[in-house]
Amino acid sequence: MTESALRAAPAAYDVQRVRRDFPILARKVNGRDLVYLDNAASSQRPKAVVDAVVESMTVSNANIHRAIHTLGYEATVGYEEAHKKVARFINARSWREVVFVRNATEALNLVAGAWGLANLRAGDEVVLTIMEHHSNIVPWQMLRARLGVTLKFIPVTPSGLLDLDAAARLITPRTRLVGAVHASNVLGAVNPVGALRDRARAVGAKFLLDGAQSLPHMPVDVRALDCDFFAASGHKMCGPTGIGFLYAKKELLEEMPPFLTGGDMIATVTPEGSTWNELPWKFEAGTAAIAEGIGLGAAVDYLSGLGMERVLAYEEELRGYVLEKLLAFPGLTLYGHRKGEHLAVFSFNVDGVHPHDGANLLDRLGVAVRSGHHCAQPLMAALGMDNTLRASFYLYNTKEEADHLLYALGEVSRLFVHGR
Ligand code: 7TS
Repeated sequence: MTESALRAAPAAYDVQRVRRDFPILARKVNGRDLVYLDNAASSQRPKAVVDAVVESMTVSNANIHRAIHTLGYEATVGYEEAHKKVARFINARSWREVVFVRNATEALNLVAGAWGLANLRAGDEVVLTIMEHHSNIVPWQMLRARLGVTLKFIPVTPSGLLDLDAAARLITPRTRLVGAVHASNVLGAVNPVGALRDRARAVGAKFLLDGAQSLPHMPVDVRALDCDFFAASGHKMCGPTGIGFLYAKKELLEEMPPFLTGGDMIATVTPEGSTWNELPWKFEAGTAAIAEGIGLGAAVDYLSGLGMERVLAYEEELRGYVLEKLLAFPGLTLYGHRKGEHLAVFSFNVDGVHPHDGANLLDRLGVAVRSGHHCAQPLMAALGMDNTLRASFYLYNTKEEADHLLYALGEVSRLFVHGR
């Protein structure tokens, strides 16, 4: 191969090398190698992210946007730079369109509490999907109680995909906002958001995406998606807890009133009234999660270094491997994954095993999974289930770990179903 061809060829995805970036993966749990499959709840952090947080706290620790001194300057630059990294990662037009918040929940509350409260009136419709995480349902229910807006939910088909025919009927000229989870935290389904966006646009509605599950696993381009709002959490994408962001189009952020108010978000305050700071600070009231924000910037650097296309391709290969094994497991009911695009997130039940008991025994065998309703009770009810086990894979998981999950599920089944 010529030198230029070598440079052009993407390096193979070396999962063992990736694993070495995550020190926690080397630990034992209950005497077994840890198999961490609860990534949809929170991912692990690479050392580079931990180091960035520690460095921020031990080298450049100070409050931002106020001090003239060196530490304050360094902290300010680092925190602003993190906004720029996130903006590049999602292809925002400007870093001023990226508002740092605590998590996706706060981002979604910001949309409802600032845009919704200012723009919605009684009788206006907000159309969501029945697949939403509670954090994109409850804020709108609060607005319904306060303003009298109507909430509608796009149903799922029995195979766990969004019912687009129903969506076309439910989105009407009275619809002011369509909000959808980009990828389901229960089923792993990646929703056909382009079709929803086009329908929203056709009636002049705003379009909101909850990207908490999608952004950690796939390339996201908010300009190509043409969404008005995009919410995400740092801790699901290799970043720290306590930091997430809301992307919103600049015109919207400029028009919207602030959400939380007080220090840092103002330009001037007199006893008579106040004016607002420039974007994004208008929406970042009070002392920020500075080290965590810098950590999120480091997480974005880490993911960009791996390449999101390659992460997606690797996880898709892993998904196919796990899917085949789960489908062949006796007495296992898997929800979704029959048709359509999915992440490697699997919710399932094993006949005769309560999910909490199953999760408990899996933990004794070193396997971390989540059990329960996954904060998506309307979806669970729509699919006729109330609790499931959920195994959610990430960029450092391996086929060997999938094999161990299947072995451990065999042990669960042996104990609970066959009693031996
Ligand atoms: N939206 C989706 C799609 C989610 O999966 C979650 C968290 C959130 C929003 C809220 O994120 P937070 O960071 O504000 O809490 N989902 C899960 C889960 O599936 N298991 O634990 C948390």
